[in-house]
Amino acid sequence: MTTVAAPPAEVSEKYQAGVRPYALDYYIPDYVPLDTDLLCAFRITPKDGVDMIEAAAAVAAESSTGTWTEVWGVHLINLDFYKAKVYRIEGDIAYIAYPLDLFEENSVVNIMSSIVGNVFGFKAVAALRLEDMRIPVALVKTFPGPSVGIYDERARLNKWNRPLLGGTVKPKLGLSAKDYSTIIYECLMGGMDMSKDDENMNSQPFNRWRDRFLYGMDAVKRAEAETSEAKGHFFNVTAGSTSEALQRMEYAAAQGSRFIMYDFITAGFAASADVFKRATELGLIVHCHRAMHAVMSRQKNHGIHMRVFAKWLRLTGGDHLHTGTVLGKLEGSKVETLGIIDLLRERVTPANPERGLCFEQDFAGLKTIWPVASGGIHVMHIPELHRIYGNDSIWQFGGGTHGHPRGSRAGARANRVAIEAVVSGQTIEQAAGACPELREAIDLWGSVEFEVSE
Ligand code: RUB
Repeated sequence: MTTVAAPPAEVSEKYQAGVRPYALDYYIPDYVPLDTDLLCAFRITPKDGVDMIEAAAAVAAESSTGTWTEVWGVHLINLDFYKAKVYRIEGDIAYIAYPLDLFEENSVVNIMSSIVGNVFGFKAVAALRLEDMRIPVALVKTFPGPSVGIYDERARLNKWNRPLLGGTVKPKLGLSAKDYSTIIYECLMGGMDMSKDDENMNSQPFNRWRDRFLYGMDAVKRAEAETSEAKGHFFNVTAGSTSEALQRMEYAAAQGSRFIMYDFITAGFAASADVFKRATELGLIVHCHRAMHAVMSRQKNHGIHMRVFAKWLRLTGGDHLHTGTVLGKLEGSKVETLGIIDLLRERVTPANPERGLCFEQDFAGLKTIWPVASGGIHVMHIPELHRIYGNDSIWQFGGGTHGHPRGSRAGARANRVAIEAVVSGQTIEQAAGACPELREAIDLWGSVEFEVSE
């Protein structure tokens, strides 16, 4: 047997032990980012007494090659190439460029572990928020993206020139599978295109997934036969393990479902990648609920902006994404929501500071994702929803369907008539003249708003 001698591990004379400011190596204001760099915009709130440049350099160092002290091994790597570089600071925003080689292909998990890994717990920063990320085309091309997207779903459903109408079954928990399927049937018959499970409907004792999928598909098929329209239900396959989610998905496909749903943030990006891959093989459209996003996205000075999750999802897959409503019960400003919608629907999004888009983003031919407005919306929101979202969007009315005084079918009809009216240039009031269900919905919810003073 031959043995290979290990190289001598003697410390070079160039090596200076100790601690030195991060900024000496990681703040490079004259650096010109390469097209292949991954770029980040971080909002940084340094702790009292910490200099902004040093805090930004610390973020760059710890999210790439650095640590708190000098290590002799840096002389074995090409540090100037591999290190992240703070190339601009504007107010409390630091712009950092990361070389492409720091990232594994086709892995949002690796991007997250690198960029939003340790640094958010740094003592030097009081708060840190990842506002935006430019993923270079070279890295985008390693991801699969959505498998169906907006155009192909319209073609499959043969539904054109209007937003799609959906809604969560309510009450979201507690119904037996059979009763639940009756509600699915009622709202599909009333005019909904698709109904859906809520984020926390998985497989509880009162409503096991297999029963729900079986009865639910029966309801979908009956509604399709009776209305001669494509219909669907988003069966939530989210489970405690990825293998279990995959098994549920196989069953949904075997029952003939067009759709499944997945809570991609609580399940995680690795699980989501597996689910999206199998969904592609099975021809299923995936509705992505963003449950838990607000834990990370809501604070203005700490966390990860929702637009970054939207970009990460467009890389990984998924065909629909909840983006907020602006008008309903959940937080989200109009300009920021418009920015997120752009990121889902456009081939290339230019930088747009008003909408919070710090960088141009080229999605390199990845398919589009349907933006989904959901959460506390009702018929009177429809004109403004149309102004915000246009036609290529899905609007989901849960309470705004099932809370109708004459039940879910009437609630669905009110929403469908209102959508078709607004798309064709009529007002809601005009349409209500010929639709008593819509009149009742206006009378019930017309004054309900969710404006809460700050
Ligand atoms: C819908 C609902 C959904 C939210 C999630 O119920 O609560 O889970 O859409 O929020 P309803 P988001 O229609 O009765 O309000 O879409 O912002 O992720």
